[in-house]
Amino acid sequence: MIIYDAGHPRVTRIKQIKKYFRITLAGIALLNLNCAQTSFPPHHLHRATSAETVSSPLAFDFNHDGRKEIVIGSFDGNCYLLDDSLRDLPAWPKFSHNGFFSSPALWHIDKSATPEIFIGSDNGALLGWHIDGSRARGFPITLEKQIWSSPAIIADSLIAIGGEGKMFVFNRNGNLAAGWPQEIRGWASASPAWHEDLLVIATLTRGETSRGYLYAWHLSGALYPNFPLHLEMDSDSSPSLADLDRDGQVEIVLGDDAGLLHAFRLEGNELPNFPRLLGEAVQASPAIADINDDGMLDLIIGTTDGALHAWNALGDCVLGWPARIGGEINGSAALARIANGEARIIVGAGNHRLYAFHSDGKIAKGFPMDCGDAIFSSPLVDDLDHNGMLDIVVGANNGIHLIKDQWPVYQGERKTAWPMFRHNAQRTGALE
Ligand SMILES: [Ca+2]
Ligand SMILES: [Ca+2]
Ligand SMILES: [Ca+2]
Ligand SMILES: [Ca+2]
Repeated sequence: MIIYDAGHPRVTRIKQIKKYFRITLAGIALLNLNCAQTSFPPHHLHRATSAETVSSPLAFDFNHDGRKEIVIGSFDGNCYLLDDSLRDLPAWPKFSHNGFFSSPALWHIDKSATPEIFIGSDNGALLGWHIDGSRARGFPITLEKQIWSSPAIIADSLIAIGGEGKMFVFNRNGNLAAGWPQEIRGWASASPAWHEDLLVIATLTRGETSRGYLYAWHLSGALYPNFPLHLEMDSDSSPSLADLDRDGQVEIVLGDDAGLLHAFRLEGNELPNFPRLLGEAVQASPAIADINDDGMLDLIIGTTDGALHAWNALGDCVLGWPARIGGEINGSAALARIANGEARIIVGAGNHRLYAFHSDGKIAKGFPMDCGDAIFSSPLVDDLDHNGMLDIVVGANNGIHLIKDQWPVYQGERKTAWPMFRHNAQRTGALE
């Protein structure tokens, strides 16, 4: 639905203004417009950024002190590396003109014990740094136009990222991998997903809404038969991969601006009962896990008209969902399991609030939390300081938020974890 202006780097800001205009017309949330919150409770840390932070965080213990550091980009020009008090590490942040929409990924490119940090920049480069702030050899790589796609790391040996008219794959030295780049129709503001011999991405056509495509390639660069698929409208939704019907082959799950949630097989057809119509537009990326322990994977995804949905692999709505928030959802949900075995589903919204839900769609105690500005970043849930309590990190248009010690960490064997944008710090978008 959005008219992308190639000359304007701040589409998110425009979207936000448009959305607020609509909200104002509806006579809702006027208080939030005029009274942005500037102070937060003691467990809610805030690091202000001078422009929107729509990039999504990851966490890793880079300096081996038993506490995880946070990496996140911002439109204020900085890629931040912060400790769990939101203080900069030495030699950070790293600056790039126009800043970052892209979310960082971790990649081991040398024999050091810590991974390197890679991210795409709004001014059209793929950047990579060691933890000491020095540049990774062979990086940055100048690509074309804006890069809003986030890098996906392929088997610790290659890096994939989408651009305007091209899909790129590079090796550790920053050289193009054999068979790449491949041409794509339109622009990938979405991020790629990778699983085994499959690399996928969705595209949109700037200035139009009716030309979105879904690409699926082998790592050789050869397309899967029947791809690319023409979507009804643009897609900003980063595809996620999981074997929904347990036939040994992953499906490709994504949304589009027609408001559809798709689940494509690698043959290019959809699973039975898909696509599902969810709402106005689906620009978020799906999070996938079995949230209600019925043995079937569930697809969690928000819509621009303010609902968070949960659908199972059969295309049925999970009982209790969708949750109607009323604020635009563009970020991906984070899914966690807590000590009593319950799932928590965490998502931010354009109405300034961070939400957490139980698996039955009921709001969790203490939520929603007011972050004082719109949230389009996808939250990370992790125990940063290793004190046995899960912490939440998320970007917002007023900066970076860390909400400490929400729930005790789950110690059992059952899996429910999609703890960050694209599932993991390699941003593969795939459920292993
Ligand atoms: Ca550390
Ligand atoms: Ca399958
Ligand atoms: Ca389920
Ligand atoms: Ca903690």
